Amino acid sequence: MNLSALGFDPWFDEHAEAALQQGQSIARVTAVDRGAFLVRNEHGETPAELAGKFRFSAQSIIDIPCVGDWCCVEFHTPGSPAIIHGILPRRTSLRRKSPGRTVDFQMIAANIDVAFIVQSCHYDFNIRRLERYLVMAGEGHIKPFIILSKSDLIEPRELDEMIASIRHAGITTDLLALSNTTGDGLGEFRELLVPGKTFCLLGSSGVGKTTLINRLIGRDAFDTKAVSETGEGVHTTARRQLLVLDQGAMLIDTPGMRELGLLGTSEGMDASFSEIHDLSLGCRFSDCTHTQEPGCAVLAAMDEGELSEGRYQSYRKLKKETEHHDLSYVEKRKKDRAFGRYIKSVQKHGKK
Ligand SMILES: Nc1nc2c(ncn2[C@@H]2O[C@H](COP(=O)(O)OP(=O)(O)OP(=O)(O)O)[C@@H](O)[C@H]2O)c(=O)[nH]1
Ligand SMILES: [Mg+2]
Ligand SMILES: [Zn+2]
Repeated sequence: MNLSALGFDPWFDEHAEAALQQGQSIARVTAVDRGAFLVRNEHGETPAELAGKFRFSAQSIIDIPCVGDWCCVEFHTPGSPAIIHGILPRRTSLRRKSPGRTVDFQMIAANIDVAFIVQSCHYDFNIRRLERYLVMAGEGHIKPFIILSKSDLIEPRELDEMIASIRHAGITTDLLALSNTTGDGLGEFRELLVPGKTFCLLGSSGVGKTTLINRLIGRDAFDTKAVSETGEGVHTTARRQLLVLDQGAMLIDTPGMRELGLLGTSEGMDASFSEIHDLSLGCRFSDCTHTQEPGCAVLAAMDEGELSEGRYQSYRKLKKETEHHDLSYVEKRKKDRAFGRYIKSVQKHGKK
């Protein structure tokens, strides 16, 4: 195994040259548990911790390594943890606003090529939530792919209707239905996993993300748990972890999220509401809000039935929310609360 098998490529290499100091080498973060890390390079996986200097100079939770990050690491004698001195710029990142009213955010993972947005055909299916995940992926410059899981629990006709409703809502993202139970769709899913690329599984608790990984690796390596009568999951997976599959692709499992707060940039919205973005180029005013302006091409398209009212309403709603949680504002803030909590947890963890 070499670093390129772990996803390292010329883009990262270019940044590594400037970042690496004497005695350091590049490794990828494969797991994070409070202040403890696992990093992996061509020689294998090693526990690691942050260099004191790095930890104290970090200004925000965003500066702390997360799963998928490439780091400058100093390796010591086997047995003692490696030391992380810095992280390379992230090519893509997944982050969300933490639950609650304050504008805190959380890094979910970094340097993901494709995000599988998993919704169960049973109970969980929800177009508005799907749109939220799509905006989140778009915001982080990650290619989304929709997985409809547990297809064994509905009739083929119902599945067709579900897919039709996604398309009707204007969502053109690639999509695959599968069942971990019957194995339907698993062959196609495997083919999507290109060696050397990094994938992640996103979606509500209980939709079968971890079960899917266990099916891929052919054994029950990770815990899964039955969902309640209403189909709600019990939050089984607790930590984010990057696995290198035998066939060479990397896959990150994530815990199901209860609430999916969005952070604002126009990029996420433009990527997942691309037809509205395209229409807006025809608006008379370049700063048109598409609510009441004369010469608004978006409103006109809706009048003519080219854009559905429901799609427009979701756009407005998510737009409002992302503006409210403007990422540039968040990034400008020096110390956020998530970071304070992180520091506390590290101290509890008994790190020097
Ligand atoms: N009928 C059916 N049940 C499934 C399928 N896939 C998973 N399940 C069941 O759904 C339950 C939840 O699966 P998990 O894999 O733990 O779900 P998860 O998405 O990892 O949930 P969190 O870790 O809480 O985010 C388990 O009881 C699985 O056996 C499927 O394709 N069909
Ligand atoms: Mg899980
Ligand atoms: Zn307009």
